[in-house]
Amino acid sequence: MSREMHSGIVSPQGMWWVPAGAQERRWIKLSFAWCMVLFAMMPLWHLKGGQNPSGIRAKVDPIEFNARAERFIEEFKVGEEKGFPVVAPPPGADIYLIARMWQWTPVLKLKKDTEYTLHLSATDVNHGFSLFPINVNIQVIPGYDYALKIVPNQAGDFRIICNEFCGIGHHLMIGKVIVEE
Ligand SMILES: [Cu+2]
Repeated sequence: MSREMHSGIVSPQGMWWVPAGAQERRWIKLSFAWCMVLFAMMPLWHLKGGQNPSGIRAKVDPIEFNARAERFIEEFKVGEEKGFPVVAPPPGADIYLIARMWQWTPVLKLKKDTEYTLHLSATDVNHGFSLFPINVNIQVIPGYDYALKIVPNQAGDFRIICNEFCGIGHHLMIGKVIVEE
């Protein structure tokens, strides 16, 4: 084959196959060591990091979950806001939040520094629970009751934004949590 005819199977002319220089080798070693540090961080962070929700998962029939949540709403309802029930459960209660196209219901009115068990589920499609402006993100899946022990540590009005695209009204799917001192 003549030298003018270059293709992928003809080795290019150059120096790329010569052994790496001392500096390049140093960087490769450094990068590899850092890769190993980050790799080790994954299990370490899982075990030591404070970010893992201690969720209790259970299968639930969406209709059954909805009925349970409706009973909860009826029992502890204290008012209404823009057509949504406002619910003030007692400390330690099991509290329910339904995600459905395209709303979060009810509005939860909680007390600061009080523990609740928050049950999250969807009754139609996947939704994403995102507590704004705090960075708490949880997948909300129909058929699964995801329960979390929560202790609100900040008073204020918080929004729940859906972060899983769930249809044409997805951007309107905003819920509310009120935490009182
Ligand atoms: Cu959505």
